[in-house]
Amino acid sequence: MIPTITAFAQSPDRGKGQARDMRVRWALEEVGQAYDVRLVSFTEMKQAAHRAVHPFGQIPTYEEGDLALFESGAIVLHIAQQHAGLLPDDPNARARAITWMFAALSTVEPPIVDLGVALLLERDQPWYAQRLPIVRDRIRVRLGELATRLGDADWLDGAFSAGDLMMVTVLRRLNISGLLDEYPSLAAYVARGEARPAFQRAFDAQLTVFNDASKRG
Ligand SMILES: N[C@@H](CCC(=O)N[C@@H](CS)C(=O)NCC(=O)O)C(=O)O
Repeated sequence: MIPTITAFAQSPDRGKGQARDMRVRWALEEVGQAYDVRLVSFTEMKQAAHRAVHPFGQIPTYEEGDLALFESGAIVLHIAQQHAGLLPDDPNARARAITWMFAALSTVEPPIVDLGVALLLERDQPWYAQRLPIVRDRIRVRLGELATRLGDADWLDGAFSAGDLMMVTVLRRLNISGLLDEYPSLAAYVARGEARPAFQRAFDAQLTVFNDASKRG
């Protein structure tokens, strides 16, 4: 059965592949699973039909037969558990790869989301100028720690895994901030992820959605 995921009908990132459907698309491409996409507008996302699948009225979702999932981490983990290729067979290595998925989502992504919120929604606040460097420094702490752990390895724990997929998509959200350039080994790590053919296919698919929507106006 071909799963159906949801994505923005008109992504605010203008086709840069930073919305969270990108992680799901990439995971599906890595394991060679075909998928359908249902595009939703901001209005549709908040309506009852979509909220029945996603209680918080967001994307991405994942539907496959009787199963309906939300949360990009849970979706990617489900895909990785159903198919070979994104998690090692060895139980300990598998647990470590899943740990990196959680680290990406619950330790590295939060300060990156804070920066996005500050840039997008807090510019008019009187405390914006004081807050911005604090948020950027919090990200630097995490990037420094991550760079130390990565060292000169290609991936976080042996072969490429769902942990790397998640971490790369989280770090990509920093693209416009310039912060990644301060950590060349992490910039190279992201570039290695982006060079994977499965990433490219996923990126092209979401870009096509954006370009088509732009043509329609
Ligand atoms: N923790 C959720 C976050 C989902 C999320 O923030 N989705 C964004 C797009 S990347 C969204 O739907 N934003 C529109 C909104 O919240 O109204 C996940 O990882 O799936």
